[in-house]
Amino acid sequence: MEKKELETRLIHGDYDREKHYGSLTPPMYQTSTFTFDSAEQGEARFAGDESGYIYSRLGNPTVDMLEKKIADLEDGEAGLAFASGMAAVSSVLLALLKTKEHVLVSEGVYGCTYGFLQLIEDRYGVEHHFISMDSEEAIQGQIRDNTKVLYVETPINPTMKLIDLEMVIRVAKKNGLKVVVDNTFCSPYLQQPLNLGADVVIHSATKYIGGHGDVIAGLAVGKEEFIQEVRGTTLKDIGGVMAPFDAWLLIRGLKTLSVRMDRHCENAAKLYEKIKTHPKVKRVVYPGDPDFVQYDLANKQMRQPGGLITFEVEGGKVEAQKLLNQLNMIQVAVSLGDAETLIQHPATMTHAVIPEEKRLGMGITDSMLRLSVGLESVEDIWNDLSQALNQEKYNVEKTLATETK
Ligand code: LCS
Repeated sequence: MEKKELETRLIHGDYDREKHYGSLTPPMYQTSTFTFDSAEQGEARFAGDESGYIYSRLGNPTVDMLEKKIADLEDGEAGLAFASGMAAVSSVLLALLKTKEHVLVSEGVYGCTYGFLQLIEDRYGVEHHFISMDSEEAIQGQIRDNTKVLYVETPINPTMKLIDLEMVIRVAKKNGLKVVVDNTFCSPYLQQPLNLGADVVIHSATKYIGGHGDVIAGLAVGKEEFIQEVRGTTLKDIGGVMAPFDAWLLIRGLKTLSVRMDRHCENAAKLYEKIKTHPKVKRVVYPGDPDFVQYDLANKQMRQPGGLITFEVEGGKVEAQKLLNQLNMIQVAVSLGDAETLIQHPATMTHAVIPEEKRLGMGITDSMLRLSVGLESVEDIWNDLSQALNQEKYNVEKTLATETK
């Protein structure tokens, strides 16, 4: 059968209503375990001689529906669901890397990914290096005999630097390395790394895939064999599995992904221009800005420039924090991809675990703010942001109250 367009597959997928009493929306199998008809059937299921559910840590029909859906949306063979984006990151990396092996990581990844890589190096001797992945030579020069994986975020959280996926995949193939791409900032609607030859795609589904700020979840997609290996090892035995209700929420969230992403992108495209020309703003980083150094790459690699804008205010940490304290509608919160516009200060929030010198080396400055543009009226978002930027004197009382908490 001809494959339908992504917008249609987000809604329909291969959900078979006839198997579920015609229920328009998929049912939620909120159960921890599954009963066997007989002792022999239990034995056969555990032995793998008979397919069927056993226990929800090993598999659950609602979670399965989501796994199939994300695999389809990323054009991959199989999908896997996790309790969080970090459970996906950690389970995938642990399945790919052993002690004394080495992973090259794009410089400036999400703070907890950074923390996890440090942890497995310190405790288990899995080595890593953060490198700029700007050119084939830059990557090739860092590959060692024990290098097994290239791990990439693009755009990178929060600097919005892009990595040329085609180029990274070319280097990886030449050297027999696996490529893992964290596709959280794009969702499958804006970027599909497996179609370019990546081996594994990871999502913090907490973000655009869920889209409503009500679930913490992770997903991974890759080749059937690898996904089943993760399912049977680092997912099953470490146990970071997704709950059926969370899978149900994500199936529901995915139905509107394309509509939401279009609106996030449309709002961001209007907002960055206004932010860019404001006198209190030093710098704006937004992949849709023709002045953005990687504008051509963004056009080539991403369907649209996304819903995140990073900008730096005049001054430093104090000025950045004061600006946050002046906002009314825009919510000061980490996370991204929600209906609500969210803003956060990476240096003291999402990337606070990274030592200052390294953080600055990654381009995450004290005056940097990351705006996750929501679905509200863009005029209202700008009204709130501009009134905060326009304050002659910031609200000292509110700032002091926060500082003394
Ligand atoms: N990968 C990326 C690119 C992320 O941005 C995050 C979380 C994760 C993985 C981990 O996902 P989680 O376990 O939270 O579902 N990013 C966050 C952020 O930028 N603000 O708060 C969390």
